Amino acid sequence: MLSRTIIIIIISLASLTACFTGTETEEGPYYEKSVTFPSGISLDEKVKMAARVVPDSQQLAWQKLEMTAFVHFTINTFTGLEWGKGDESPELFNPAEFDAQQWARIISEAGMKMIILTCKHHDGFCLWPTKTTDHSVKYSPWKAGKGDIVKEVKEACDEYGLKFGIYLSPWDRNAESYGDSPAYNRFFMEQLKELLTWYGNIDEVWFDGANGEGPNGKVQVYDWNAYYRLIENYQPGAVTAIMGEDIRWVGTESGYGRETEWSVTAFAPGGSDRSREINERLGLQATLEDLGSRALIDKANSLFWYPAEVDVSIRPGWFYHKEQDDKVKTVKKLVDIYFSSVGRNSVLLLNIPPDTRGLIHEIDAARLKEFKKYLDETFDNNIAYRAFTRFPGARKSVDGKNETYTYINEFPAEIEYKFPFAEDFNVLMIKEFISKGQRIESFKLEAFVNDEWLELATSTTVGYKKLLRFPAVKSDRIKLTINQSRDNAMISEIGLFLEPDSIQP
Ligand code: FUL
Repeated sequence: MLSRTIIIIIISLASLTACFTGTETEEGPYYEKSVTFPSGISLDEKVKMAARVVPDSQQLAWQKLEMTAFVHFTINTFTGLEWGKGDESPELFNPAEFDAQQWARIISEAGMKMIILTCKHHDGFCLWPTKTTDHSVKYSPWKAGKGDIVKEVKEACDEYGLKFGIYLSPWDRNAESYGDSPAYNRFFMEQLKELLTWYGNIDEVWFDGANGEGPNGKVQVYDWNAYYRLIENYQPGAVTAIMGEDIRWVGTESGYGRETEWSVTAFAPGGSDRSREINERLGLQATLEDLGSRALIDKANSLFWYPAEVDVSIRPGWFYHKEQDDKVKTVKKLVDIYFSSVGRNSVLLLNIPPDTRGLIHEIDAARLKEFKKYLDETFDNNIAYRAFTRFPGARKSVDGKNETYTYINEFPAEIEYKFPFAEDFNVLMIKEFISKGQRIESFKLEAFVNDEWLELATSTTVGYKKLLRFPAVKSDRIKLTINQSRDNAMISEIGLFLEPDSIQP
């Protein structure tokens, strides 16, 4: 009798592990940052390779920041313009109450992990006492020309445990050499070198692709590869963004990323000739809806780990304008943006522009505080952590540890979780273990309500984090179905939360 029971246990365990082999890990190879396909392989083989393109360590660390802050501050803050013309007098720059500590405190208390500062915007005015031009803080009345905004912001970031990034606009409307390509490239690289070597660790370098010269304007050919080499040389730990090689512009400034967001794209990163050729051949640009589908993989020769960053301003403008004080985004809007950026496999880069005093305005500060309160109230209580599940390995997706994962090697796969008692929830979080790639192509969530399975949410990609909202239900049983995946799937965490009604869309 005993041996019969043991056999039954063994058989039933074997049938369960066929689907949920939670302790399994897989054999490589993995392709860090990019892969080029050998010729003549099938689409299925390409898709399997796509599943194994992985981030490098800097990209992975960057993804985990989730929320970062942009700070647009320069002479435009004093002229009211969004794009300065480049002929503004440095005399205009005088933020009498400038307080980098106030910025860093408000930003870190809001849960953001980095500040990216506009060290030089399109008007060419430099927030640090550069040796390359007189168009800088050194020739302003602020601190009698002895101040350095970059230094103070970097020091405040260090004090508050924030990472620090630099925005340096390649397009420069003040530099005389702009348009004389070799001369301007030397000038730009000198500026970049100062920023990379004067202030300690730099975590992100943001190269804006904007250029308003128009058809009859100056033509400048940027030496992107030389810029990247300089960064690699002086700040090997930094990621480069937008016209950079590590982080992709999501393609809009609205705050809303794609529902289907692949970090593995056919869209080639950066401004190198090779990337330009690839993107021209495939007709790709950052704004397109599809950068990583199977159809695109079919046409591509190479793929890249090139994850999305969602940049958006808390106000209508990127710079502070007094007349926009009543247009600071509401908490409801900020939350919606959070779901559509962090919750769509992207990093949020939220711009908070200081005012003419050199302070984050009280309205913006209060809004950020409320936003953080919402995030804490909603996401501090993960109902899924109370779940128990019969499937080996499935417990690893509700253990609060991102480094452990539920391994799934047959699709569709249905994972059921039960709770000690029925609970109310209206938000699903699901995360993939992206150290081994992004794979899930479609999934759905159901809850057992009134004796039947009720579909709550369905979506496509997951990636680092996917958040979905649905009308609240009360249930003690859910079922997550992974319908399709490019290779074995690894779910590092799932979460169920209840967000307040008042904030629901
Ligand atoms: C754009 C710029 O033209 C805007 O002024 C702003 O800096 C935004 C983040 O990027 O390309």
